[in-house]
Amino acid sequence: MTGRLSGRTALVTGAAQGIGKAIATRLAADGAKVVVSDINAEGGKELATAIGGVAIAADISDPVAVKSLFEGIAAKAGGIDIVVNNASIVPFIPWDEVDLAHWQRIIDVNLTGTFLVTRAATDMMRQQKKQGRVISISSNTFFAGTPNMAAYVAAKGGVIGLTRALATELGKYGITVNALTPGLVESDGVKVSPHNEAFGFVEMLQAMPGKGQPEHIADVVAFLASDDARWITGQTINVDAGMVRH
Ligand code: NAD
Ligand code: 4PL
Repeated sequence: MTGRLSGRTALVTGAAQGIGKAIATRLAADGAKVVVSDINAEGGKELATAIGGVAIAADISDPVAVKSLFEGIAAKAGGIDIVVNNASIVPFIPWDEVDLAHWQRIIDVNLTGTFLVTRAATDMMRQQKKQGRVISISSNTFFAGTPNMAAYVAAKGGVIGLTRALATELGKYGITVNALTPGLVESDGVKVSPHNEAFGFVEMLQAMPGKGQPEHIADVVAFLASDDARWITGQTINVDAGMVRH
C-alpha cells in the first residue's frame, strides 16, 4: 500500500484494543508496516492479521520481554522508524486505596515500560542512521489533576518529562520525540470501567460536544509520525476537544 508512511516500520504497544488498536490501524492505512505489540497475545495476533502487520507479544514492564520484542523486530521487520508508546494500565482507584504495590505497578508499566521501549527503539533507530519518531501517549489528567488515578497522573507527567529531555538529546540524530495528551476517550478499556460514568462531566468541560473516540487520537499520531511534523519535537499535543488549555 502506498501512503505518507509507506516504507516505514512502526511499533505500537498496547495495540490489541482501544486507542492502540486505532493507532495501529491508522498507521497501516497510511502505508506503514506495523508491529502490533500487547501483553494480550491473542488480541495482538487478531489485529495484525486484520491490518497486514506483525504481532509480537510483550509485557513492556519486563526488561527481558522488551529485549525479545526488539530481537523479533530486527528479525521480522529489519528495523524501526516510528515507536508509539501507548500501552498503559488505566486504573480507577481513590487515594485512600493507593498503596505501594499499586504505585509500583503503575510506575513500572506506564513510566518504566515507556522508558524500556524507548531505550531499545531509539538505539535501533540510531544504528539505522535514519530519521525517527518517538510518540508517547500521556493524558490530559496531568493538566487537570483528575481524581481516582494519582499514580497514573504522576506516571503520565513523567512521560512528558522524558519527552522533553529526550527531544534535546536525540534531535541531532534526526529523531523527534513528542507526546499526546488525550482527554477521556471511549476506548474498550474505558467502556468497561468506572471512567465510563465521567463522560457527562467531561463533555460539560469540553469546548466541543461529543465523546472522545480512539480515532481522534490516532489521526494526530499519524500526523506526528509523518514528514509534515518534521519540525515539531519536545512537544505535548493536547487532544481533548478543548477540555483543558495548556
Ligand atoms: P485500554 O485499556 O483499552 O487498552 C490498553 C492496552 O494496553 C490493552 O490492550 C492492554 O492489554 C495493553 N497493556 C496493558 N498493560 C500492558 C503491558 N504491561 N504491556 C503491554 N501491553 C499492556 O486503554 P486505552 O483507553 O485504549 O488507553 C491507551 C492509552 O491512552 C494509554 O496510554 C492510556 O493511558 C491513554 N489514555 C487513555 C484515555 C482514555 O480515556 N481512554 C485518556 C488519556 C490517555
Ligand atoms: C479526562 O487518561 O484523560 C478519565 C481515564 N478522564 O484515563 C484518562 C480523563 C480518564 C482522562 C482519563
